[in-house]
Amino acid sequence: MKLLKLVSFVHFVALAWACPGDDHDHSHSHSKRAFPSTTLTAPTRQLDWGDLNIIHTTDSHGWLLGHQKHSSPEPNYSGDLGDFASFVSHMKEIALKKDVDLLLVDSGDLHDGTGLSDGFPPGGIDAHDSNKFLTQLPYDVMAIGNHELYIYANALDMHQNFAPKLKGRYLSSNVNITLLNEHNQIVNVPVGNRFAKFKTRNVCRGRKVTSLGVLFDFTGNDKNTTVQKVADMVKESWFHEAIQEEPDFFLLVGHMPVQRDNWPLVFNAVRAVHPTTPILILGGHTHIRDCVQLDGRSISLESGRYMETVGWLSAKLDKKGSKKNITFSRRYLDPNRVTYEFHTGRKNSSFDTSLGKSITKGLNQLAKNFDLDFTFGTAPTDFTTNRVPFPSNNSLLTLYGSEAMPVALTVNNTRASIPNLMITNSGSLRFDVLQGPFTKNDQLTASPFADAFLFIPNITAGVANKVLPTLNNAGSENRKREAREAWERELYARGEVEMIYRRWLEEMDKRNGIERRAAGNATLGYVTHDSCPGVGDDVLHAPLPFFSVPDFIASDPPAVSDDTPIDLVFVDFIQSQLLEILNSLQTTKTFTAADAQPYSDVLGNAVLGVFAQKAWN
Ligand SMILES: *[C@@H]1O[C@H](CO)[C@@H](O)[C@H](O)[C@H]1NC(C)=O
Ligand SMILES: *[C@@H]1O[C@H](CO)[C@@H](O)[C@H](O)[C@H]1NC(C)=O
Ligand SMILES: *[C@@H]1O[C@H](CO)[C@@H](O)[C@H](O)[C@H]1NC(C)=O
Ligand SMILES: *[C@@H]1O[C@H](CO)[C@@H](O)[C@H](O)[C@H]1NC(C)=O
Ligand SMILES: *[C@@H]1O[C@H](CO)[C@@H](O)[C@H](O)[C@H]1NC(C)=O
Ligand SMILES: *[C@@H]1O[C@H](CO)[C@@H](O)[C@H](O)[C@H]1NC(C)=O
Ligand SMILES: *[C@@H]1O[C@H](CO)[C@@H](O)[C@H](O)[C@H]1NC(C)=O
Ligand SMILES: *[C@@H]1O[C@H](CO)[C@@H](O)[C@H](O)[C@H]1NC(C)=O
Ligand SMILES: CC(=O)N[C@H]1CO[C@H](CO)[C@@H](O)[C@@H]1O
Ligand SMILES: [Zn+2]
Ligand SMILES: [Zn+2]
Repeated sequence: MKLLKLVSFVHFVALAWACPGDDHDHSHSHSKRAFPSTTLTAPTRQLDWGDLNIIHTTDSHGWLLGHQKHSSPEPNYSGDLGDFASFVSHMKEIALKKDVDLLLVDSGDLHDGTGLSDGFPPGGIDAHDSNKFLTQLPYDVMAIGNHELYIYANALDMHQNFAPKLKGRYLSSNVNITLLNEHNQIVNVPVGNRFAKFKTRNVCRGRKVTSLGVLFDFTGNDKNTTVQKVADMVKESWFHEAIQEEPDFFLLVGHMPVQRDNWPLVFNAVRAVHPTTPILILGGHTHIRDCVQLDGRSISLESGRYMETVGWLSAKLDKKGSKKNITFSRRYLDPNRVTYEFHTGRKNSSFDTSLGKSITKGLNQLAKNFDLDFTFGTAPTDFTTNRVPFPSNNSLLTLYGSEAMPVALTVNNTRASIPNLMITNSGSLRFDVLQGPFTKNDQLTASPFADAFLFIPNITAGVANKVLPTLNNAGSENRKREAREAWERELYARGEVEMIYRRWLEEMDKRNGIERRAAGNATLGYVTHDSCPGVGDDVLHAPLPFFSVPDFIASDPPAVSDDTPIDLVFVDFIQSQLLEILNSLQTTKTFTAADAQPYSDVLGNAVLGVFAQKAWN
């Protein structure tokens, strides 16, 4: 057993620590589309290196080809996974030269987000193909996210195909899966491993690490997967055994935000046994850049989303048993080749490694296999959810409500001639639609939810027109706030984080957005104010403008008199709220789910494509 462990460990190290120069590729005949489309400004400050350094990714959600649109600030995030792999190789070389440790860590949510993960043909499994590229990087530890658990087949794929590639370092401390074993018995086992103990660098003179992979108290998981509450996990005997021995540092990885969640439960449990051992926490899930120190010998970092951020963490470790504060640093990098080249001291021509190039090539081939470049039409301009007021001509919600739904849902529809009002939730739009080709990939990123549209006929226009404002404005201000908080807690437990991400954007705009944009000396991007000392963002930006949007949106009211009967059309996701409101607005009839009939074969995730085909060609 011991020997086996050692063998696989050595194999892992060999992968992770390629010799300087080994992986460098000198050929210049490559065609990739990941080169920045705009001239990007380089960072100006070198990274602070410590004895222990960590490169952190989280919530990549399939964005492995980077952000390829030309609209600002997308080019800042244009680095693809191949570029990132080259970056990591060069950083590992630098670490070797400096004789310091450098770990690569991911905090989960590899599924759901782009065509590379979600654009698979019928019968496929989400992210099965795109995840193969992630396992080609020398990740030291990866943790499971909630998006690995919405669909049983995805969790099973992670257990059977993904976790083995990580050789004991795919961690799911509080997440199990139930399956039939080789003897046809039902077993309930961790999806990956509960914890890992390993040494950095090499067997003889590395630092000892104890690592966990913790998921927040998620309740939206599929049947036959189990998420144990964090509060219960820290009471388990395996947990106490795992943390008993003192390592050189604890590496607590997990899909849980670094503030306002349960990291303190895990932290306190470790601190109770080891009052001074360094604890590094690498969190995720709420898609923001964030950092906090739970005490002077610990730091917690969260590194954004969608490969828009690569996190950097370093620690100048001191002697065992020291009680002094540790000097930490953290940095949020904009993932693009210019950033990567700056921090590795490489030029464009000497940057790509053969591994990096083969990953980029493989991802482009996958995009081709999935036909992700299939173009529905060309978006004439940017349509964004929160950067412009609602309603307005550049609002994606205005486009969706006033134009896309009315066009897409009435194609081939025998009820097209009957006046209607169409209502959906604004959360059905997940990402902006940006100027340029609107492809299958863009459709999957902008509006991925396969919700059906239903209708109730013969609602008078006067009643129908009151439904939207009532949905958006239910109850008194106080009741509204309470109801909203309860609703948000429920959504949060089920994995919804958009409200937290958007609040973060709103805060950075409110702080001094107008002034910073007017100064004209910074490009648009994230402006982070976290709780750790010093400036976190690698490149200083001005924040994007932020405008809040209603929870529900609709098509324009039909130009008919109030007593005209019309079709009230709505997305099935909001049916229960809509029926409740409808029944509060009239007394003619108590409507139930039985009154709602299918309206169109076009699902929510196809609306923009059908519209683009008609309007943007
Ligand atoms: C869970 O998995 C077991 C073993 O495959 C199966 O027998 C059982 O029906 C599954 N349970 C549910 C609720 O699907
Ligand atoms: C997870 O699986 C382990 C190993 O089979 C088992 O001991 C443990 O009780 C399971 N935990 C949960 C919460 O299901
Ligand atoms: C040590 O760090 C803690 C937590 O960040 C801080 O509250 C405290 O003031 C620091 N102490 C010193 C001496 O810097
Ligand atoms: C980097 O090199 C590639 C390939 O040689 C080239 O296509 C690209 O234009 C170069 N980019 C810059 C910014 O020089
Ligand atoms: C918005 O679009 C409408 C219709 O295309 C146009 O008439 C109007 O001028 C636009 N408004 C602005 C502010 O651009
Ligand atoms: C509408 O019908 C035409 C002709 O049958 C068909 O080609 C097209 O795909 C249909 N469009 C939609 C959105 O269903
Ligand atoms: C439509 O609703 C009105 C009441 O609002 C009712 O009198 C009428 O019978 C309904 N018509 C149909 C076809 O259901
Ligand atoms: C832009 O200029 C202002 C005023 O001189 C300065 O405070 C700010 O730091 C500058 N921002 C950047 C990103 O250089
Ligand atoms: C810091 C940085 O790279 N900024 C770039 C972000 O992207 C815009 C274009 O959208 C460039 O102009 C900036 O230089
Ligand atoms: Zn996520
Ligand atoms: Zn998540």
